[in-house]
Amino acid sequence: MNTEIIRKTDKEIADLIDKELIRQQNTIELIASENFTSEAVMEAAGSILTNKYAEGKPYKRFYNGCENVDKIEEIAQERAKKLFNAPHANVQPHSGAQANMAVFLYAVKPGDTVMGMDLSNGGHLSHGSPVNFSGLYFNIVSYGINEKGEIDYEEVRKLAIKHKPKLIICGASNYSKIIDFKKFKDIANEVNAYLMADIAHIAALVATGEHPSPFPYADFVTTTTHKTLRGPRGGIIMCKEEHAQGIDKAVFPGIQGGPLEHIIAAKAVALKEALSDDFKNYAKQIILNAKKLAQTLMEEGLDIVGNGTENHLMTLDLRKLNKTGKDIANILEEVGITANKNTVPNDPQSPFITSGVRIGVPAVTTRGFKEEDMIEIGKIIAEAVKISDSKDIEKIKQLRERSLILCKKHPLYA
Ligand code: DSN
Repeated sequence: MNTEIIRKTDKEIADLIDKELIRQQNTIELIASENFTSEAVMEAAGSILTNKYAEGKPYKRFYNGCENVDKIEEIAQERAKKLFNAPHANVQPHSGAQANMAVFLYAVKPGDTVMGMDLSNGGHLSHGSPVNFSGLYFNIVSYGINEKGEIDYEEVRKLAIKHKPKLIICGASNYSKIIDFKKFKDIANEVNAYLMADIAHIAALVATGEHPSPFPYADFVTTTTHKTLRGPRGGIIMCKEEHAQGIDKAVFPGIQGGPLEHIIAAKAVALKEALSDDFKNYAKQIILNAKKLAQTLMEEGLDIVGNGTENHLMTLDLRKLNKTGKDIANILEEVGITANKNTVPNDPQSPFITSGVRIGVPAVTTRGFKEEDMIEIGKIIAEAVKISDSKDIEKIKQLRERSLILCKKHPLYA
């Protein structure tokens, strides 16, 4: 949190970091993919390990002087394997998208057919969006969610039988139901496809048993480390032993050069935290908070896609109110809440406008928010939606005050 040393040489950046700290402290963070990492994780991420080049794998490097980073990376791998009960873990991917890219490089060839969830239905860019490498170089067949906000597994099966993909991707950036990994595996088996599960959003829930695990069903499991898992920004790939060598090669030299050993150390620190009983309680509280928030929003008369949530997030469906996700995300920012606009199933609006707002509770749960705070957040959101057209300055001020009271009740990095 300290910017004293930066300040001596770069006041401009030090000022902006300080301002960002105040913004984070005084805002209710409901962006479903964000979280607040521990100071221990940040210390590792900001450590002298950033100075070291270590291409290759632990104990098989292309550079000398790796005796310390070898041990750090090995510890990170072992902790990831233990946490997720995974046969093999590669902790080098710089991000979730790069973890996914490495799986593509290993499992499919350009032009091959790949199935993934459509971005506007809750999938991820790297699951086959036309503007991403995955959509540009592969023949993508997308599945979506139905009006109930659920994956229609029979529809996925029919698509798979018709298009015979080599790789099926499950996992999402905006899906509030439990993912049935076994059903996906049965479909993959039927068409002889690999199965990849991207658990970036639900990683903490999977690690603690709050969501079923993709193991032993998935061939490859990718995740980010900075969402529910609460580590540094980065990715991990886990896989069956038979794919271990190929996946490692796909990461390096396939798509990356030198691993970020300072970030790998921070991943190791976060993974140790995630193996603790405190973290199990954290994951349980995420579910309790999300359910309470969804219930409050619905009691306040707002629609939620799928009428609730089974994980850490939900999507406000604004179609009935003729309001847009863009406007509501903006008014929420004015009252001290950050969330992002998001499409809803069969959204009449473009992805730049949308009819939904995605709301997640991992970050506020880290701050110590409990169910009673969720009720207050739900009421603030409902009020903000009501005044979004009039933009009543006095009411905005009052709501901003109520958000600040919650932030002060649960101080961050204090
Ligand atoms: N951008 C992330 C999210 O918000 O879900 C996905 O990588």
